[in-house]
Amino acid sequence: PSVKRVLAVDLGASSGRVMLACYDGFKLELREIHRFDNVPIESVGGLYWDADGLFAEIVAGIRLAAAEGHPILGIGVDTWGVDYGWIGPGGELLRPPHHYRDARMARHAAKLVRRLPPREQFELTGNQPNAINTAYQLFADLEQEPQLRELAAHFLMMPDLFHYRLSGVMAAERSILSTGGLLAAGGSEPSAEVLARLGIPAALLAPVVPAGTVLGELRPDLQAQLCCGPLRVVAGASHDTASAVAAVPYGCGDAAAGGADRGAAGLSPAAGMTGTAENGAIDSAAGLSPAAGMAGSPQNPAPDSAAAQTQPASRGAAAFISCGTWSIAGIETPQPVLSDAAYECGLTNEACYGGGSRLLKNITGLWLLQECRRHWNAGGEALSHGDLAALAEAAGPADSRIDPDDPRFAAPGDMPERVRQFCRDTGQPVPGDHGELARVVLESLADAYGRAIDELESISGRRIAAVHLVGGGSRNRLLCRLTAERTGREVIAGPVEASAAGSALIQLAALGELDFGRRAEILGRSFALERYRPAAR
Ligand code: ADP
Ligand code: LRH
Repeated sequence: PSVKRVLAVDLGASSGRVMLACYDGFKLELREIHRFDNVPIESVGGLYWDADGLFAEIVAGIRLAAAEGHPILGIGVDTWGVDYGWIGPGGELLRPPHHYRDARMARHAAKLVRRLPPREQFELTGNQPNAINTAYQLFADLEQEPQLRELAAHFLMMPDLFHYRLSGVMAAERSILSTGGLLAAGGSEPSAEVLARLGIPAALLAPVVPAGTVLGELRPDLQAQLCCGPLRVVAGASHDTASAVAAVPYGCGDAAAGGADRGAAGLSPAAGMTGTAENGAIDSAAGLSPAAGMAGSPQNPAPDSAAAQTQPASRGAAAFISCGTWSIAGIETPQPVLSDAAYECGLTNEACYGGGSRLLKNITGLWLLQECRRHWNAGGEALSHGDLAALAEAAGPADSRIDPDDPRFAAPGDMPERVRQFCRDTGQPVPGDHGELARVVLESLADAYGRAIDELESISGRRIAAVHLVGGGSRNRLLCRLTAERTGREVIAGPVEASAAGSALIQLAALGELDFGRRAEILGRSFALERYRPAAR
């Protein structure tokens, strides 16, 4: 069968990549064509994203892929949530987009809360009130730069901005719009009430389109410049988390298609995970077992005991943790959950590909280690992510814990000292070397995942038997192991490049080349997943 190729551009807050996805009708192969750091711009005016630089990297990736000489059918971009660029009447970006860690929100918080009390914000949109929300950032921008009301024709969420630059078509893709407190809960249109209360003109929004919309062809000038043919620009689930969840074998589509609880029938992680897992490197002595999960796979016959241990998973739902700069722990639900308990636990609701909703908690994630690494490397070291994980492993269990979501950790800065100060302030032993410090962070994250999964279970009323941990953090085996331990659930780790995989599946489906309903079997054949079991409880 002929191979269909699409480009999945995944821009995380820490790095971006252009992945070439090849689908032969049986399995999906992802190959990294181009990877680059996503380095924010710090200036007197605040913290910004280098949107032009990122676009240049996307273009460089298309050029490299096109140079391989095979036809490419489509391209789609997904990015981190909540941020956007202001667009002038001629389609130009008026200034670099603000970074959600920019400090300006504090200046506007009091007025904002008067206009739109947090509980109402949650009821109207399903989104947890959070300073980084798009709605709040727009409010702050319009307060401090009132000239934007005259100068700006639109604002475009980050992936919409890149899709516009690629295709010339302006649209507001629903999944990315649903992350920032603008979209009516569970709906497809902005909440008129939120816009009115915050004084955001509705005309600033581009038309909303569902995830999986073919926007058009790559602009002719780019086609000519890159010699790449008329590939189509597809707005997939352009929020990276939505895209990642589309690559969880039993993700949103199931909830959307099915009703309240497909857990018993459809969300068993054990089924469908047949196939290609290569788990030779897994150390079973360390608590891991070779993807037994893959129980039933002819290549991976699971021992009876392992098969027995997977039984509980088949009687419960699977949650996900999308683990990168942020750790997003969640579960699919057919509709947004707007209960008091959900609000009080800090849960939020976001839109999935194909309908349905994700009930989730945004936990400060590997950002903490990224900033430690940045600080240490600025001091002359050359630590990789893998080095840090190995040091944390060697350090052994930590006695101290931090609260990853403490506001002191939100802004860029000297993270190692902030972690130590937290321990001093709370009367705990202060970690010494890099390994001890990284271990405190990882154990604290795993504790936070444990709390979040318990909350999701009690609030959704669905027993969570297993956790799919996807994204770059799934490469950290210590974190996966600790997560299995602290959640008390089986952890199925991977795909690492879940957002790109989800983007590729959705693009191929939108282009009529793949049946999304078959994604579980396609994913099972395509990615090696690792299974971590908690010690018996
Ligand atoms: P984002 O999309 O938010 O930029 P990613 O999903 O790319 O984040 O994940 C990046 C994180 O993955 C890094 O901060 C690091 O903690 C972790 N990571 C990446 N590679 C490794 C590795 N080899 N070992 C351990 N952790 C890793
Ligand atoms: C993760 C993410 C997450 C949050 C954050 C701002 O990359 O998309 O879902 O919204 O970025």
